[in-house]
Amino acid sequence: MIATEREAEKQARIIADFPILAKPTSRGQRLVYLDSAATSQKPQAVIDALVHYYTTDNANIHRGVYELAERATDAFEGARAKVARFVNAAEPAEIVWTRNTTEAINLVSFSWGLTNLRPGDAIVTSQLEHHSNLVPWQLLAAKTGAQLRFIEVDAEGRHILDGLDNLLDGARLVALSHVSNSVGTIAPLETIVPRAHAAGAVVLIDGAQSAPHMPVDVRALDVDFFAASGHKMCGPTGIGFLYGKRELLEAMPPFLTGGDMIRSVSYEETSFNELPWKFEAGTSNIADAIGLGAAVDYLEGVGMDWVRAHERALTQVALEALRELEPLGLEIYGPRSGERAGVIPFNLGDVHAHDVASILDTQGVCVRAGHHCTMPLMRKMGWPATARASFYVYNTERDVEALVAGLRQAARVFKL
Ligand code: 7TS
Repeated sequence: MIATEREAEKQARIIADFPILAKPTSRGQRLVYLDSAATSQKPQAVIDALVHYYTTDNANIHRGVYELAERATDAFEGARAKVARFVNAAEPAEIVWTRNTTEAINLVSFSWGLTNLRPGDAIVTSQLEHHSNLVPWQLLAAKTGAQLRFIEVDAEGRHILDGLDNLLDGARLVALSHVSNSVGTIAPLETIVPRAHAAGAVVLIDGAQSAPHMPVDVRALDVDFFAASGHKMCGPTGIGFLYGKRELLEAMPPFLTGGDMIRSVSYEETSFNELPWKFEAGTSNIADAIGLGAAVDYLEGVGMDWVRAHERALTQVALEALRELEPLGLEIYGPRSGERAGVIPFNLGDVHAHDVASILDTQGVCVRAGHHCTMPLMRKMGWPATARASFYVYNTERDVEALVAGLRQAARVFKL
């Protein structure tokens, strides 16, 4: 049992912070939300921040001289400072707002990649990547003549580091997910990042599945770029961020162009604004950036060390409980020993993952099923699809019990 009395109280308080969890499903069941890797639920504090902004502070930023516009600007830039502190950036100017992780990675691909890559250069990624951290590099390689190389993974989804220095030879960019959304592997960045730098490569980390779930320190990791999405870390959809080291961002051309990202414009030419606004063309997603600031406050209040410890313990409990279903044909994927994130992919006998997810849904249990935007990995592993349970701050052993009961029900329905 992970729940001491104080822990149980803390968990109850956290659950009470998420209003959606108090609403029964249409069948009148308790909602068991096990799909936070897709998007997290939102605490009341974040919902309140959005409502507060629109009811009291709404104005466009960086242009009005009146008090209301100054308040909006302060809240927006204050949220940026919160995100900078959350990932330990050296300064808020190193945080660029984007719509999500995908846009942050595309920003680097277009702006840094098109400027810096030449035919024969290598881009190194891994076989685990979400399409968001693969397709931009395929297109960049095609446009620049660079070569795309892959760190292979074993049958449990762990990086194979033999031959890493050969792979890194000639690499200008190494782009890796910190945590795999499909199998829960935590990348051995402490080994890969120094060797990537020694080979002369810039390192981009897709932090979509790490920033929400564990303490992240971009300076301790010594990464050059780090991308994440607000909606997976208790924040609103439509807002994410790119961290970049100042000297790299300074040297990069803008990605999108237009209003707000300029210093001076004539009919003939334009000089660009300073960081980070050089990368923020047009009216920003002001309200959702402020909402993400509130999400960061919320997560810091819970404590990121606690978040990681809670998910680690819950994942252990879940793995043990699910292994008891192996005689019914349950197959669990991902690292079998050592660290893994709170993501558990599985299949139940020959039943399609979508059918398993549908049966679970009839019991109020939400899991994702499919390829999880990692089609090449699924093909490599020989999985047509998987079902996936993923945990967050508001999940408890009760949710694991509901998952196990739901899977037993699915096994009965499909006569396993
Ligand atoms: N990278 C990783 C590792 C992800 O897990 C995701 C989203 C993304 C990038 C893209 O994030 P976005 O906010 O730009 O869309 N992953 C998932 C998932 O696992 N289920 O739904 C979305």
